[in-house]
Amino acid sequence: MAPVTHPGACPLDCPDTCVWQLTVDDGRAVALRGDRDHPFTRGALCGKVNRYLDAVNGPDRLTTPWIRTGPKGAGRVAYRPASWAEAVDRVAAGLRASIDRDGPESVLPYYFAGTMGLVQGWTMGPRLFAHLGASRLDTTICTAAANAATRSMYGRSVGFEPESIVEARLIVLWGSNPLVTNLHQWPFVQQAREHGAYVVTIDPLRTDTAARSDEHVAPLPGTDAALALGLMRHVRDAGAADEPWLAAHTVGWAELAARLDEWPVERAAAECGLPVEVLRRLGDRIATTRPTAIRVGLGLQRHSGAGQAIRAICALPLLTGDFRYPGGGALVTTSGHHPVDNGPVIRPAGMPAPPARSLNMSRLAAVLTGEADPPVTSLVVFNANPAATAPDQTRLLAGLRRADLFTVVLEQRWTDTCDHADVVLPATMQPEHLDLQTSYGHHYTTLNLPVTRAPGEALPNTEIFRRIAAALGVDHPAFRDSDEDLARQLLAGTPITFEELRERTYARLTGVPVGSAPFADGGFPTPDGRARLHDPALARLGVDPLPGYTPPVEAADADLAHRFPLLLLAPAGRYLMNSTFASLPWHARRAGPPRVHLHPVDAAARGLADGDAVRVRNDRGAFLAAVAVDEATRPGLAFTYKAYWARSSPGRSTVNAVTAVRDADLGGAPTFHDCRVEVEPVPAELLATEPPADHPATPATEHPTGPATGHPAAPVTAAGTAAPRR
Ligand SMILES: Nc1nc2c(c(=O)[nH]1)N[C@H]1C(S)=C(S)[C@@H](COP(=O)(O)OP(=O)(O)OC[C@H]3O[C@@H](n4cnc5c(=O)[nH]c(N)nc54)[C@H](O)[C@@H]3O)O[C@H]1N2
Ligand SMILES: Nc1nc2c(c(=O)[nH]1)N[C@H]1C(S)=C(S)[C@@H](COP(=O)(O)OP(=O)(O)OC[C@H]3O[C@@H](n4cnc5c(=O)[nH]c(N)nc54)[C@H](O)[C@@H]3O)O[C@H]1N2
Ligand code: SF4
Ligand SMILES: [Mo]
Repeated sequence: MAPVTHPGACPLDCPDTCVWQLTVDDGRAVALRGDRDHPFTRGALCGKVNRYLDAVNGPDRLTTPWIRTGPKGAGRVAYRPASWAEAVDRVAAGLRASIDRDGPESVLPYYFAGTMGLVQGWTMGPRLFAHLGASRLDTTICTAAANAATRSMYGRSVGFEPESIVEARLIVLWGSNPLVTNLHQWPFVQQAREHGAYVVTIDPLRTDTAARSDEHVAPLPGTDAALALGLMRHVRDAGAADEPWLAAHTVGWAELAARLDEWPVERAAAECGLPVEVLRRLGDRIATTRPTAIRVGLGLQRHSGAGQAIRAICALPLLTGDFRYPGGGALVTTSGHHPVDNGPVIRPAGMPAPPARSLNMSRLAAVLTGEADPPVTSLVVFNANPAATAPDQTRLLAGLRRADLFTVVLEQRWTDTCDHADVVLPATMQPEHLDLQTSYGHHYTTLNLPVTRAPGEALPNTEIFRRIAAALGVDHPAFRDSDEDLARQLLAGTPITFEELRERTYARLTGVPVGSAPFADGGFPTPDGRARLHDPALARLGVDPLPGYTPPVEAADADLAHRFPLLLLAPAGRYLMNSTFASLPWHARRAGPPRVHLHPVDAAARGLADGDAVRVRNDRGAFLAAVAVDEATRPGLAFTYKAYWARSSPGRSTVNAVTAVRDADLGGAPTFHDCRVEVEPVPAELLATEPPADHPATPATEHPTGPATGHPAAPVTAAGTAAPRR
């Protein structure tokens, strides 16, 4: 049969959610390109996903379940392949033992956005754990501070329409690096520029985005709230507050105006480590330019005062009345525009779901080493690689190696987390399963149908959880729902239908506040439609009801500053997606080995030259890296990229060995970027990494090319769409 091309969606944790066209020959994916007609992503995939088929067709795909036979942490040599029947029985026995001995809350699922697909991520797995009465996972690792802040101020995470930024005359990219992390937003920024817009990037680091902006403002990390308060003060004093709009569509302007009395630009500039003229100039621009669009990234929220910082930034366009104009206002994520509610899908009416405690995923290292009472004795990980991505790695790995912890990992390839599992279960990838994607960077919903054969015996997460449910003796009809049933349930209550998506792959939101200037006349998703500059609900939680400034914890600690003089950021790198792709040869080559970037002043003070080997350390742990000396950063501030894998890193640890378990001010969010370290030279030999002998390069099970032996992919119909699996 001739090759056939099918539409689908990129599943990665990226705001762009590209629509792609995948060419399939004899059940195997052979080519991938972007969908040129998609209104937001317009045909180009990013570099790392242009090579996505390396991941799909890689010889290192997991094709069979694995059961541990040796010590935890000893690598894949400590495992043997097993049949699904044996593996699922082993999982059920492990979970049952925890439940019987320690109660259902001793079981903890740990999952995030390894796939952003709602069906494979947020349906059958969470449903099973809800039904068991397992501990609930508070999914804070990425957007918790931003969500709490936008919920407080705007009602939900809503803002201007990403495409409408073309209308803006001033664009502020605040703690956001779209050229690396939100690529398809950039052409809209460029289009605005062609019409005369001025682009300012606010980032402590000179990223590609900062370098290609008209102006780069580089505050000290964690000081954005002070910056926003100072700018608001300047706007107010310039007489540029939009009093009629504030009166009609916000609450709390009088209280905020009084707060601004405390924030002369001189104070703000001193907190941010910026010349006062920089604030005055930016304040003047904001005061005089309508519309101003503030595109807020997620990187700036990994700080102790992040919630209030985002509240302060989100208050600024309320002051200027920018939401009046197409292209004006602020946007953190578009998530709050998508009306999908997975609550009733996880806990369907009529399915028993006992109440249970919540555990904060960002505190996993603490949860597994004594913080949880009763302790967690079973952990089921899917769509995540916490051994690489969660903070306080040394403590976390000690927790994962506990003899009394039973761990199950559902994965596509063998990660650092798999090294600590009792049972590893092989999962399908996007071309092999059905999924539904909303987006945190635009207003389209996309359907992805299975169009290729899964390798070996890999199964979709949903099917794995159905089998575990059956092995546990759970006999509720909710565990017989097909993936299409789940997708339909997710779409219930939205203006988008499954049929429409099957026909056209993606659909734009309608009937919710979208389009140009959706909040021109207020109508924020708060009970009274007004945005809340002052939020009494926060006061009831003991939190400052006004946007305020919480200084970073480690930056402000004098004793710590003496011992660990450098602040360390670990933002996103271009060629990896969190820890995804870190083990693939092309991606690993492009990403290069771990490096820590130092300002020439800091390098010289330590006698370090470009390329030297160093240990980056603090009281929590250490990782090894090569030094990169450049002026992308300022004296006293170092950076590296997030989420390498420990087992392929020198010294077998990564940046998360130095990051802390500490909650931000709102949402229980993590504070990866509030981190002090010292950097010291080590012998160059320490950087040499051998291919790990405990992870044989040749998989024990060959990647099959014949018919799948496990769960077959849905048959592909003549029309080129896959028949839904029932
Ligand atoms: N290529 C690639 N793309 C990705 C990812 C990836 O790993 N690789 N990750 C995805 C995920 S999970 C997410 S959440 C998004 C994140 O998307 P972004 O938020 O755009 O990315 P980050 O690199 O985390 O952070 C953006 C910038 O915030 C800056 N920053 C750090 N601290 C501060 C601060 O205190 N103030 C200010 N103003 N800026 C600060 C960092 O220097 C960084 O350049 O990207 C997604 N896209
Ligand atoms: N130091 C530092 N650490 C950080 C950050 C930072 O800025 N600095 N950023 C944080 C942020 S923003 C985030 S979002 C987290 C992300 O952290 P994680 O959620 O752990 O993300 P990934 O590292 O991408 O791991 C996702 C895993 O899911 C697997 N996967 C993908 N699809 C499927 C599927 O369908 N089924 C199954 N079973 N598995 C699948 C992939 O193979 C991959 O191994 O990392 C955080 N860690
Ligand atoms: S990672 Fe983002 S930019 Fe790259 S293809 Fe996926 S959705 Fe598009
Ligand atoms: Mo994230």
